Formats: sequence, structure tokens, C-alpha cells
Amino acid sequence: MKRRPNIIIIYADDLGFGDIGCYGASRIPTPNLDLMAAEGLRFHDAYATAATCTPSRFSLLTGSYPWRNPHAHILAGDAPLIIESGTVTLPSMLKQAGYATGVVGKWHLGLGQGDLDWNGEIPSVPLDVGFDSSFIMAATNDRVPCVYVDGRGVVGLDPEDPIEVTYDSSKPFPGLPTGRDNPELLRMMYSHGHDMTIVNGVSRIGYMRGGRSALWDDEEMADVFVGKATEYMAEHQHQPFFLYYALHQPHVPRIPSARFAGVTGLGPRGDVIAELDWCVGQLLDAVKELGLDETTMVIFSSDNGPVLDDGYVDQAVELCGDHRPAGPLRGGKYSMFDGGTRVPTILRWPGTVAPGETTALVSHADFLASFAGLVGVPLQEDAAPDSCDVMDALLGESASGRSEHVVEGTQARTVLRQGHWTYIPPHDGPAVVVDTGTETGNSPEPQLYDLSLDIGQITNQAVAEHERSAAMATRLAEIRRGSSTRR
Ligand code: NG6
Ligand code: CA
Repeated sequence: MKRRPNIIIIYADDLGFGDIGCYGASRIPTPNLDLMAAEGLRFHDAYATAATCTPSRFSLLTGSYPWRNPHAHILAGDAPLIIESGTVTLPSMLKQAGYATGVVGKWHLGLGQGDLDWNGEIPSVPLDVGFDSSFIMAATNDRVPCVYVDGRGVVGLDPEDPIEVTYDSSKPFPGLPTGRDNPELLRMMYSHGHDMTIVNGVSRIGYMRGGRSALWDDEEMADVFVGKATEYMAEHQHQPFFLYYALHQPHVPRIPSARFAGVTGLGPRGDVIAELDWCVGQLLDAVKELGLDETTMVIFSSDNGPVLDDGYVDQAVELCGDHRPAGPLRGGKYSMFDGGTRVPTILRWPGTVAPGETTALVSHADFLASFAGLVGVPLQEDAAPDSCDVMDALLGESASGRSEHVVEGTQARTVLRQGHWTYIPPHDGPAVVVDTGTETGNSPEPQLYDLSLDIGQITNQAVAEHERSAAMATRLAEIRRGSSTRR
């Protein structure tokens, strides 16, 4: 008998492997995630496919490695949708099994087909790739347009005050204040980038004009999204549903609601993680109150690793102290080291999944094939090319997931993990990005690490284990040349 649990994926934005209590953090209170982990299965070796957002989310929804799609890199706020229509996606597959499918929160996979008019019906939205309900922000909370999009329309837009958006730095809207020219208008200064249009006293990436009645309030964003997420569950409680709840925390600009400002002593970054935990609690409370506890599988994870200074002066670096956002891992967001892609991952399904921990290797790209197996939808051969059915590992019934997988840092620079070994090919470029302080993993030499003995990737074994290193280089090249790795 196939099962059809409700499926909820809660996806944080830039939350690191060491950022929450159940993964070792002691200075940020995360009682709801800690309880979720105590009641569920906690993964040590679960990975996003990339160290940045768009490519990770592309994989989560399509089961494809991101480097197969040349558009799967950090997108501007007015970029076209990068999932081709007709692609089998997590929600379109679940729809075939009779699920209601909804997305709430950060999208960042593009909207429209280019040259987007935000003032009419927006073509190519989540509704066109498998979701039947959608309440999103287009890209990131640091990119314009700073508005919510419900279905195909901007929420609260006054037709008399249309929105215009551009990312062309040679065409800023004349006379409109920017962070660069009007720093006196800012309540949070930028540190790098983020010096364009000012919205709510915060300068963003990109330029926008108009749409004043539609602008979001950063402080309210957590409440708005969690409100929509719980509303969605209440509306669909009588049929199986899939909810992709994509949190905006702890991405920059880090602006918690007043209830969370100052609660951690780590500055806004710590505070928005505490707020994120509260959001998870609200959602899980709603699951319980609706009586859906045993019929709902909830997965919590993050799209990429952590970063402290990602472009605003918010004291994330200064107040971090002994908190280790990536835990024992090296690198973080943007990095080919494990800190970029190995992320906290918790699965809770009371009555079906026993509480515990697992070291099974799983990729977020695997959710598509795994859920397809669970609900009994056969996948066509060309669908979800890199998604492996690791449902047994996800349910804690097997200790082994995949034998190998590929992740990327930025610019589609890929890394191969096989068993407990990780191979990083030689790459040009800086070893450290100065602005963000991240170690990229770039090195003129090949790097090979034994994660079972050296989780912090300190000792390069590429010379000592020359044959293994060469074999992994060959295998990675073979995977990159091929069109599918799904077995
Ligand atoms: C970078 C931004 C960074 C963040 C990132 C996307 C600058 C200087 N930096 O380009 O702040 O927005 O893009 O983050 O503009 S992600 O989590 O959505 O991938
Ligand atoms: Ca992210």
C-alpha cells in the first residue's frame, strides 16, 4: 500500500550546520527545532546541492544537479523563470498523486519570461511549474522588487502607482534616493553591494520605483509568511498536501520583528535565527492542532551554508564570539568546502519515523525520486536526472543513502563526495572572498579529504592518496559529461 502523508519542507535561507541547538549551538535559543530533532530523525550528512540559493532550490524542486542548467546561478530579482515548463517537479509529481501543492516564502527561481511587467498578470510563476497555490517574494529580501506576489499578481498594488524595476546599473531611476548617494537615509548601512534603491531605510540590490502601497515591511515578513503557511494547511487539511515553506531567515538584511530584536546577544543574525525557530514552532503547533501529527512528514533544512558579513553592517562578525555557524565544518556559503552545502536537516513523522540520528548520505535533489517512490508515481526516464530514491534512509530504516554525490560552490565549480571522501578539483581564483570572509575552496592543487577522520577538511590527502584522487577526478568529469546519474 502506498502512503500519502502530507509533506512539508521548511527551507531556511543561509542557515549553517552549527547554527541551531540540536547541531551544537549554545548561544541561540532554538527550542522548537531542538524538540523537532528530539522527536524526529537528525541527519549528519544531508546536503543542499549548491552553496548558494538559486541552484540549490532548482535541485530541490527538479531533482537535477544545478550545473546542468546554465541559468541556475544567483538570479536578479527580475530574472525569468529558470524551470522550463513541462519539467517534472516535486510539486507536479505530487499533484499526479492527488496532492494539493503550495509554496510560501522565498522563491528566487525567476518569474516571467524576461522584460517582466509587474503590474499585470505575471506569466511563468510557481503556478506554472506544479504549485496550485503560491505566495512568495520574487527573489531575496535584499533584492527589489520588495513586494509579495500572490499567484500571478503583486499584493496591494495601486494601479495609479505602477512598479518599475531594473538591474541595469546604467539606468537607475533619476531623482530616486539610493544607498550610495543618500547614506543618511539608511537605518542599516551596507558593507558591500546593496547600495541601490532604498526601501524601508535599507538599500537593496537593484532599482525600483513606484508600487509604494505594495512594499513589504521587513519586520512583518516572518509573521506574514508563517500566517500564509498555516492558513494553507488549514485550508487543505482534508486532502494530502505538499507545502514548500521557504523562510527568508537568516539571509540579509537581517531584520527581526520587534519581539526578537536583541534576544540573543549575537546581533540581528542571532535574533533572526531565534525568530526562524519560532516560525518552525508555529508551523508544528498548527500541524498538531489540526490533528495531522501522524499523517504529516515535516522536513526542515537550509539552502546553503552560513555567512556572517553578506553585505550589511549588522555586527554579525563582531558579535559572533565563540558561536560557530558552520559547526565543525570548513567554509560556508559560496564555498566548495563542506560548510557551503552540508546543512542541518531534520525529518519528523511521528509514528512512522523513530527519533534518532543518521549518517546516511542524502542530497536535497533526492526528495523528488524518494517521494515519487513513496506515493507511487513512476518517473519518466528523463525526469529528475540526479534524484535517487533514498526513502529508506530518509525514514531511518536504512543507514546508507547514496554512495556518491556532487555539490557546487559558486560558478558551477563542482566537488565529488564518494563514501567519506571528498574531492575538490584545482581551480583558479581567490582562496578567500575578502568581502564575506569565506574560504572558497579554490586552490591550484587538487584537494582530497577524509571526512570520517577530518570533518574540518584540514589535511589534504591528494598526494598521499594519489590514486583515489585521480579516480575521483575522472569520475567527476564523467558525471559532468553525462546527462543523468539517477539509478
Ligand atoms: C550576492 C549578494 C548577497 C546575497 C547573495 C544571494 C552582493 C554583494 N551580495 O550577490 O548579499 O544576496 O547574492 O544569496 O550583492 S542567496 O542565498 O540567495 O544565494
Ligand atoms: Ca541562501
